[in-house]
Amino acid sequence: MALLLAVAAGSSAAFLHAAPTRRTTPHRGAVVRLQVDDFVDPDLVSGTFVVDELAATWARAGKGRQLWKPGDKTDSAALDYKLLYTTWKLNPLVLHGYEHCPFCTRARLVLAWVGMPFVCRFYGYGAGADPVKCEGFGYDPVEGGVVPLIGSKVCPVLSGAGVPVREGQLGLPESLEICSFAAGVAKDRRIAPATGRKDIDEWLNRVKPTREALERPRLLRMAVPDFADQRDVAYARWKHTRSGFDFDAAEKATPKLLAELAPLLDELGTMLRGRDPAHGSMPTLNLWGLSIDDSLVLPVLRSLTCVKGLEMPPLVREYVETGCARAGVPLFTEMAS
Ligand SMILES: N[C@@H](CCC(=O)N[C@@H](CS)C(=O)NCC(=O)O)C(=O)O
Repeated sequence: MALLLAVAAGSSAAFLHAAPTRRTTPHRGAVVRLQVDDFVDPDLVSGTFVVDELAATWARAGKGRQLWKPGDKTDSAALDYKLLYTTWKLNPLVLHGYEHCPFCTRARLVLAWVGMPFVCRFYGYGAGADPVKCEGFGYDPVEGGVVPLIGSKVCPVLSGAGVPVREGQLGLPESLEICSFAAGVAKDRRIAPATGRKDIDEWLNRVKPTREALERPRLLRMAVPDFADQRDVAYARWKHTRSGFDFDAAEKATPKLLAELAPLLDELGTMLRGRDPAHGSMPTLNLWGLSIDDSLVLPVLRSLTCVKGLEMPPLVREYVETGCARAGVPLFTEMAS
């Protein structure tokens, strides 16, 4: 085979000029792509013993066949899935988001917990916001952030080969949809679905005003790509201020807010019912281990690590530390203020 290839490659110019008179090569389907530059496609220059022999060898070896690509169907769904997963290993999916954003953290945690091959790409928070619609705040309204992917400036978005997308979009938005997709296709590990536990829902609602008041002024000061540019900080300040948030008042209220938060964190400690042996025995909300419920609560706790001096009950602290560490997601403790 090597000899034949060498002979054919060496005589390529002659083959290219020889008009094919008859076709004796085995039939190999309509599409043949040779993957070696400056090499002669035997289908096109048949007619000599060497070329016919070469073509037969290609056919026997299966070379020159079109490669499988995401979206192609063999007659086996299991094989298609295996090939798709290999594609992801070679070309990881991309999770587009903001480092500080709890929705992005949710998707990131779940993708990592279930072992999906992916990388993160972070954007400035003002990128993609239209200054015409935002009283002069924001920049790059057409090309910025995830606008080219989904037509609007909302993160997270998952993109990559084989990711299901709606018509006109190039990526999958909505954190819970990303989690659901990942949980459905993951190969390495599993995660249990959400339970709809009422106590979790209620806790999230009750903690929201307090945690937002604590987080908002501090998140903007962190050294993360989201707020690397002053235009990003200005956009975030504008966005929250126009909805009635007072940054200065929130900072001044820190002691009161911390006092409000303490019993809520104690309460959360009592809601952690299990541990997950498949994940370093980390604490979990449910008895059977990690579930989508944890992806609702953990991002909130991660955000709170930007508050300097915030104390968490030991179990809750262990929960956020191990849950995020299992996913390679850093806490904000070192940037806390
Ligand atoms: N329902 C969406 C919410 C996503 C969301 O609100 N993302 C925020 C980031 S924290 C965003 O991109 N906001 C853009 C903006 O307000 O400019 C999800 O779960 O993914």
